[in-house]
Amino acid sequence: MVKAVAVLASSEGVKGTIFFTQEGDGPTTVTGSISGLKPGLHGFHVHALGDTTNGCMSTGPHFNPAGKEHGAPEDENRHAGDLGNVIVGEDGTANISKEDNQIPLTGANSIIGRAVVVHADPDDLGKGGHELSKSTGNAGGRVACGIIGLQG
Ligand SMILES: [Cu+2]
Ligand SMILES: [Zn+2]
Repeated sequence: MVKAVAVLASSEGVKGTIFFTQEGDGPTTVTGSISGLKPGLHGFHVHALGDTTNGCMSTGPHFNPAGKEHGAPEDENRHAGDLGNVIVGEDGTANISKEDNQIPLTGANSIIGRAVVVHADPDDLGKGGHELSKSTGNAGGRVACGIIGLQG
C-alpha cells in the first residue's frame, strides 16, 4: 500500500487535507475534507507541478501525460488530473471520497510531487461550450492548493 497526503492552504482561510492510497496497480482512493469554501461545486484537479513559489499559479496546467483534452473523471478523453468537482455544503465544508484509475502513486505517471488544486467555480467537465472548457473546465481561480507528498 502506497500512501500520500496533500495539505491545502490559502490566504483566504481555505484549509484541507487530502489523502491518497493505492494498493498495487489498483485504483487510487482519494479522501479528505476542505473547509472555508463557498457552498456549491468547485473544480478539483491534480496539476502537473509541485511548485508553489508563486502560490497555486505555479502548479502548471492539469496533469496530462497522455496529451488529451479536459473532461469528466468518467470520460475516455480527459486529463489524468481531472477529478471533477467537490461538493461544498452550507457549512463551507466538502467531504471527499473518490476513486480514480489515472492518478497512480508509483511509476512513470505518478502524482507524487505534483499538486492538488481546488477552484473558485464549478468545473464544467469539458461540456460548457466556453473557450476554456476543453482546457480547464472554466473552473475559475485557484483558491487553494497543496503538494502531494509520500506518507509513511
Ligand atoms: Cu485545476
Ligand atoms: Zn483537465
